[in-house]
Amino acid sequence: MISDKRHVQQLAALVLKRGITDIVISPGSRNAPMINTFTGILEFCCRNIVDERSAAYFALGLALAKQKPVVLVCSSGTAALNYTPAVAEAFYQNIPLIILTADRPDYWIDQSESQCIRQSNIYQNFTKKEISLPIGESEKELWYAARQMNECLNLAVSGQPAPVHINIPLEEPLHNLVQIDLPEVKEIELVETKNGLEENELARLIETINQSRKILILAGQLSLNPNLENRLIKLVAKTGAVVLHEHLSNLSDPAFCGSIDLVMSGILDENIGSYQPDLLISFGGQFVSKALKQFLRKNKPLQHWHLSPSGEHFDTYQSLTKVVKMEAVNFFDALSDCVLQIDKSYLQLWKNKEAKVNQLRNEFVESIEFADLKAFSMIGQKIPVNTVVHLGNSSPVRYALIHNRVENAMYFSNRGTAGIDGCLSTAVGFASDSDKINTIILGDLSFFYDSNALWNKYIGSNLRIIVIHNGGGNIFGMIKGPSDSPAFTEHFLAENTHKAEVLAKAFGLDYFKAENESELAQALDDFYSPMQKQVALLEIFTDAETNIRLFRELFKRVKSYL
Ligand SMILES: Cc1ncc(C[n+]2csc(CCOP(=O)(O)OP(=O)(O)O)c2C)c(N)n1
Repeated sequence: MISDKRHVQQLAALVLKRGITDIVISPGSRNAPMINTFTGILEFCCRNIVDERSAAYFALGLALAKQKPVVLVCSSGTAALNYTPAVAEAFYQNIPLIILTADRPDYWIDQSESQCIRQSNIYQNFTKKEISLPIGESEKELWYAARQMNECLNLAVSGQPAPVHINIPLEEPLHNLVQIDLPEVKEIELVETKNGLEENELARLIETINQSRKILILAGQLSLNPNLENRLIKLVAKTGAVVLHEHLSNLSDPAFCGSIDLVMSGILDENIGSYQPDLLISFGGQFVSKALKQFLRKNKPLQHWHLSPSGEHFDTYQSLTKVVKMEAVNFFDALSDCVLQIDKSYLQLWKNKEAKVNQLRNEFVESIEFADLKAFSMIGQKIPVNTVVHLGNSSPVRYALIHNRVENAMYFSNRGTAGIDGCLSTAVGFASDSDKINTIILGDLSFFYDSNALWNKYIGSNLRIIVIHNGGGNIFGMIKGPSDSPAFTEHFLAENTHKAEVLAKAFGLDYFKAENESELAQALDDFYSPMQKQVALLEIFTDAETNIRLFRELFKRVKSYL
């Protein structure tokens, strides 16, 4: 049985034709036609999550895991507004979400009708396209609706993927059901052409590359892409280019250069000109490292090329000279057979610095008392290889990036907008479709903020939640500025004394805790033991002041040694 609303039937038919089968529904009455239609068709896998904020982040995580669009369905009013944070995150991470919001007919808007707000274009800054479907079911209106739906579904995945919004005004009665199959709907295909580089352009690019002694390649946040990694390995071997990456770039070859914050701290005052690139090539999402941005804004390259299939003009380092509208993998593929440079001294310079700062870090972490810095090192050594790691904002992602990557792990973090409001829901969504152990490491404020992530039926036994209970927003003690304010403790740190234990128990999670090094060593053994068959939460208690002191001392130490 499906709803008798013909637009909704058409929409479900089109969604299915695209091979999109994952639907995340939040309950309501106005969205009954969508609920009844998606749940009435066996091919759809429908999940129900009450909190729309959490549901949308869950869908984002699921879309990341599936590498394909996920449909969201909610009622009208604030239900729809609660999707907004995750829609923004998806927009800045290029993740396709198909957002379906139920609405009242236009003539009831602003007429003191219940659960009724101005809903068209509510996500206009964070979607590729927003449409409101017509209400009528004449042939013309059905044709028009189908044309618009086709366009939305195409745009969500073309070029740089992004969310799209289909607002669906619905007339009562809402609950009528019919026993029919989904209707035949015309599918409009978008054929994408993948133009390569023209010969002339390729020759000019190669000439510039061959003339550049210092080539710096910035790999921002990316999904795992072995083809791209292989192209970059070849390029480094041939040209001596430096590939800078963070864990979230999901590149791991030792030929590349990591530990960026520590390296930056080691070179900021000393001999800086030798690190300044002639040619900068960037692609992927954002970098976490602020020091890198500062370094490149102060030491601008002669040329900066940004690679992006949709051709956005990201001038992050105020030196952009060329936007190359293509996938990074195709770009490096085109170049890799052509360029040759024998001089590897620039690469050696960066690699030596990386090796030195990593050694200093290891010695320092070995010598210090129990604190976040130490805890992250211990966690990193215990997370099983070949698993998935999700990092919360803001100090968890920074601490994790200071330490080595877990071997063969995939890393994720909501760095599109760096919100603390959906880190756990995103991880829960991803883990629900993953057959690997998924570890999410997040701060205590982020955990409490998004604890509704635990309020659903899709939490798999593969999920391991690590809450770093450092008494509030420790990040504000680590960065310059907030800690000098008289309002620091109350309004920046937002001291938190609530414990995650109570929530873990409420949601039926196995609970572990650690307050010192030996307790953490033991807890991690149990947490990741093959005997641990249930979802588990590990709460690690550390002291805010000690954390802040040791974090700053590490960077001072690195600076003073170099
Ligand atoms: C939705 C949202 N609100 C506020 C912020 C600003 N903010 C960034 S980090 C942070 C504190 C996070 O605290 P916690 O989760 O305990 O992690 P820690 O600082 O200890 O890393 C806040 C409030 C944000 N990024 N997102």
